[in-house]
Amino acid sequence: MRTLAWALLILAACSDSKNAPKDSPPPNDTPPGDSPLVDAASCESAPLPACATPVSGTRITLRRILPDLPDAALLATSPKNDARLFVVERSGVIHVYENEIKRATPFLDVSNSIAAGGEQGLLGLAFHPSYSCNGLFFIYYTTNTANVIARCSVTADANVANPTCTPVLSIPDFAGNHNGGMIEFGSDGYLYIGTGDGGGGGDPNRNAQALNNGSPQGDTIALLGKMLRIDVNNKAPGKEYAIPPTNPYATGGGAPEIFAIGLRNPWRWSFDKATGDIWIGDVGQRGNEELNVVKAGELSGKNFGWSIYEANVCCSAAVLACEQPAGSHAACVNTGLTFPRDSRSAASGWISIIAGETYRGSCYPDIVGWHFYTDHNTQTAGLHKARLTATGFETVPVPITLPSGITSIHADARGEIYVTRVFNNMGALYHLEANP
Ligand SMILES: [Ca+2]
Ligand SMILES: [Ca+2]
Ligand SMILES: [Ca+2]
Repeated sequence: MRTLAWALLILAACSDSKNAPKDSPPPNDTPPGDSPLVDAASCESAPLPACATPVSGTRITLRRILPDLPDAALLATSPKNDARLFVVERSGVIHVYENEIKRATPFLDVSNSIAAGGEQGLLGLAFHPSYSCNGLFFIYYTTNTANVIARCSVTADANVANPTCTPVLSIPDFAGNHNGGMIEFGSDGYLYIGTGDGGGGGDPNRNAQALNNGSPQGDTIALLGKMLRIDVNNKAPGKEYAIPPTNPYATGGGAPEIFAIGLRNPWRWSFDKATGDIWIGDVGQRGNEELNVVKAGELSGKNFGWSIYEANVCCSAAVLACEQPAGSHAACVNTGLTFPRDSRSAASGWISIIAGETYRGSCYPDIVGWHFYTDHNTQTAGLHKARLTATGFETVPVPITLPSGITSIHADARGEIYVTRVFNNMGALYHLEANP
């Protein structure tokens, strides 16, 4: 029924647009809150069929999907129950792949609205859980002064989005590095947003531990260095979103968007689609990279430690180049902090961790439940797989020679894992496969 309503809306929008002035807003970009979104429960699309030809075995290979992309490929993802793959390019373009064939026309091109290059660009993409009904999706991009989460919508053509997106949350930033960029919907229907500490070195504005703007320093920005959580299905007065009432500072004590604190640059992370556990790679500054795993439902209010600690090491100017002006910073006590499940040293070749995805697909049954992760310094760090066990945490190196410059390991709607990469300022896409 809802699907039919959406189809009619698309048809109506299509006929309206013929007579609409060219600069009128997209007719089917209905903002959340003005008219409530279709709730997720009434909007179930048909599940995709299980893999027709499952393959046994645990020998991992990466199969390259051509053609390469003109700029760094940063993420591959899909709407729920949608067989297509959407690949994010740093320059601001999203490409659609159908049956591994790239469509000639981009899905979205916001390259004129963003700052791209290095750590900046179009960094994240998350489809609304009810995308099949409401056609809404969210992007995370950088400008030269902010990190922006924006709401976008599809047109009557399912493979083309409206070119203009509406900023939902704009977080001021002061440096080109440490921009976070990953966004995902949780099983609670809220949008989770990972932000970096803003940049520079040693978190100079003391953002990651801050709960309020302007404290402890005048230039402190509270929404940086955090996991945020917002409700995009409703609007608070003057906002494009509402605050989930169960956020830890929803009623005071800190910025209400904050969900967890103490992150430096959570570039890539994901929810385990079977358990709801969250796996967060936090890129370390000088000595150590972090893989943090938090069980489902336990993320609220967590403090991951930066810039008091880098992984399990107390920050100090001498050892880790963490700037710690006297009196501006908490002492290195570990009470109340969440430490990583895995940390890897720069001395062993880890520079910028790429947390990944826990395999929950049906094509390779022997790797189900393993989380695959690596480092942007891919060839030195290598590929690894990990899982929580009854007694703790298990991590195992995966014998494969990886291509250099991996930027993400993420799943499509079937749970199949795709790997993106940058090389010579071009992008590449791979499918992770397991063989006998
Ligand atoms: Ca920044
Ligand atoms: Ca940490
Ligand atoms: Ca590092």
